[in-house]
Amino acid sequence: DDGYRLWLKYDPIANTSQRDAYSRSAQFIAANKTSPIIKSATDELQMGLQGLLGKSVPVLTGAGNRTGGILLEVTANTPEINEEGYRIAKRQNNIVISAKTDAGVLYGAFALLRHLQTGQPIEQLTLASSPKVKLRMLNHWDNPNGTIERGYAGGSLWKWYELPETIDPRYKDYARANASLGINGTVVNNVNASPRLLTGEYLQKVAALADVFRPYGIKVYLSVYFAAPKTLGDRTRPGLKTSDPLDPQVRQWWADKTKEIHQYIPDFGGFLVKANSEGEPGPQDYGRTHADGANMLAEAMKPYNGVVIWRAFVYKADPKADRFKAAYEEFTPLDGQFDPKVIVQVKNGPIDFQPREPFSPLFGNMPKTPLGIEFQLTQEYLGFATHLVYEAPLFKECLDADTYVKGKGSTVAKVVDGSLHGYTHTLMAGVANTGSDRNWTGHPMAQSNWYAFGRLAWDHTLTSEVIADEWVKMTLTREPTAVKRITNLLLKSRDIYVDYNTPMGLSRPWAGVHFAPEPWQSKSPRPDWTAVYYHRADSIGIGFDRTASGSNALAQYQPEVRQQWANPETCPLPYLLWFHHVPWTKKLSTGRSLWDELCTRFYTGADSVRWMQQEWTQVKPAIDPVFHADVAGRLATQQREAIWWRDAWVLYLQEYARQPIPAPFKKPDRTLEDVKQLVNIYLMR
Ligand code: BDP
Repeated sequence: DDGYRLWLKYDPIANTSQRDAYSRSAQFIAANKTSPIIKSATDELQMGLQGLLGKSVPVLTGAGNRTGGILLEVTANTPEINEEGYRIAKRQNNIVISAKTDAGVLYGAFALLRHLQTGQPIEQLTLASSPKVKLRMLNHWDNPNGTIERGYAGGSLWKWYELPETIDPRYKDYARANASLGINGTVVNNVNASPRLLTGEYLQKVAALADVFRPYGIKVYLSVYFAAPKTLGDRTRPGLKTSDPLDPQVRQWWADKTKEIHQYIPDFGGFLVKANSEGEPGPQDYGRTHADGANMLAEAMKPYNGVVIWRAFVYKADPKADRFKAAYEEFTPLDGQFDPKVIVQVKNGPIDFQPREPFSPLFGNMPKTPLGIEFQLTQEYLGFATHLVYEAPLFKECLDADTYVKGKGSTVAKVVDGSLHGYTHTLMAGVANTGSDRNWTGHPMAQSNWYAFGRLAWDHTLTSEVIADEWVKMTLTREPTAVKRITNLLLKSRDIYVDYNTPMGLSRPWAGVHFAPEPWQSKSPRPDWTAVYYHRADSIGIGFDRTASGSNALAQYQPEVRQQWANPETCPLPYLLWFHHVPWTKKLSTGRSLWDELCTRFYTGADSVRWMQQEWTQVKPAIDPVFHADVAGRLATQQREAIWWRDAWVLYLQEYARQPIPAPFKKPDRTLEDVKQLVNIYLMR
């Protein structure tokens, strides 16, 4: 098994009595209408049932009075579900998938297949489900030259030089995988956007992708380069003198461009914009605000259904500023000023996709502006393609966090799904972890992160455990003890990574490569691009004081949150060093001093990777040998790298803490210099 089929494997069901029961209920497929999306649904059911049941199931044009089959019906008579939801129920011995829209039927078809793939009974089948968020999308950081920013699974899936004439069959499989989760949008290019994608030449290529995705209910979006009017110009002008969003010519340029895009892609999803962030151009270059920039694009989009997604990932190179506070400071004053077509897309945490961050204080603080959430699936800060980190617990930790903005229970999820502030647009985005590797995600187990993101974008109330259990059964094995073991392994993997990488609220111990440990890194053109800026280790202690005596970033949270986190005695240990500079000798609730606690986490985290390896060995008989060997190899690398992380941290911090490594842990058998030399290899060009 090379992993290509993802969770849509459809291998034969081994249990014959179960297979027979399913077969009796799946003698034919019939739909009450035809359309490209309905065809995708019947095709998938046919393919899935062929694999699972080992028989070909006919698609009939009408069911007549026949029973024992699967009926697909688009009907308004489904009060319990929303536009894209589905209901699956037994009726006169048929399994009926009902939905208000074709897309709903497609999602229902995938849900039925999932039901069979996970081996559940169908006798009294009743399922109803509706997506809680409207725009469920992947963001690809893919460049036109075929590379992927922060991609660890090969090159881009999009073969720009072959498009639009040559359509890689993989595009369709990509669409199937997304549709199986309910993902209904994809931004095909990097937020650090090339203007190239906005040329007629490339729009034809993008349109060819859109044609493949459309029958799967997926809309295409583009990241746009804000200075494109200057760079590209149009047929009559080589390039405008400005990209000022208040300049009438610039506004006209975007209106024309948006019209042109719709000539190629009539159902174009919209724009994603990274502006005035990390050197990208934006409205502030002309003394305008983010709202001015976003509203200009919204105006261009007015005749169409598309949206403008404006990212809140901004921070200035101010040596005295706390980067944590930047997005809140820049965006909250603009609340109420954005056009209704604009959605502001906020990263889950205030800094940047760290292994563990508190939720971004923007959530709950922009009641008049729809806020979408952005998670990162690609493991930029989670060990690239060699560390096994199941991310659902990370996503859930943020979604379930309570902002208290309208009293207890005002979770981030309720902000994002619109129920708290009544947003009209709702959005969840995941920075994709896919690439041209045969198994899509580099680390085969990272497929679970794509899967988990899609499932949570559909329904954020699902638990990490339920999602892991589904994914394992569909992708790896249905042998019960193996399922239990692997699910448990997945669920623990993120905390294990955090323990050896950035425990207790440490963050960003990187500079050059977001992979090799560099907590000592202190030289950079910007202070907030050094590691020492984040951990602030000194002879007294470690951590970033964000209380009133420090940067006071905590003031951006509601009093209930602030009070808990502002007091080092009540601040949860996983967030402690995010908010406090804690003395090395301080006794913690665990009974250990800070230094001892940190060491304990570094050591047990690294040791736990051995445990992961043992668990993986245990499940070997239940797993495809090729898949098993691939993961086993990566776990061995992870084990070596976890020790490297541990050694880097403890040896470096020991110079400040000046304390021995506590028993029973043994001091590293190398010096800090050894580790630095090793790291330097990874920093070489
Ligand atoms: C950071 C990445 C950088 C991205 C940036 C972003 O290092 O490559 O461009 O986020 O989200 O995490 O814009």
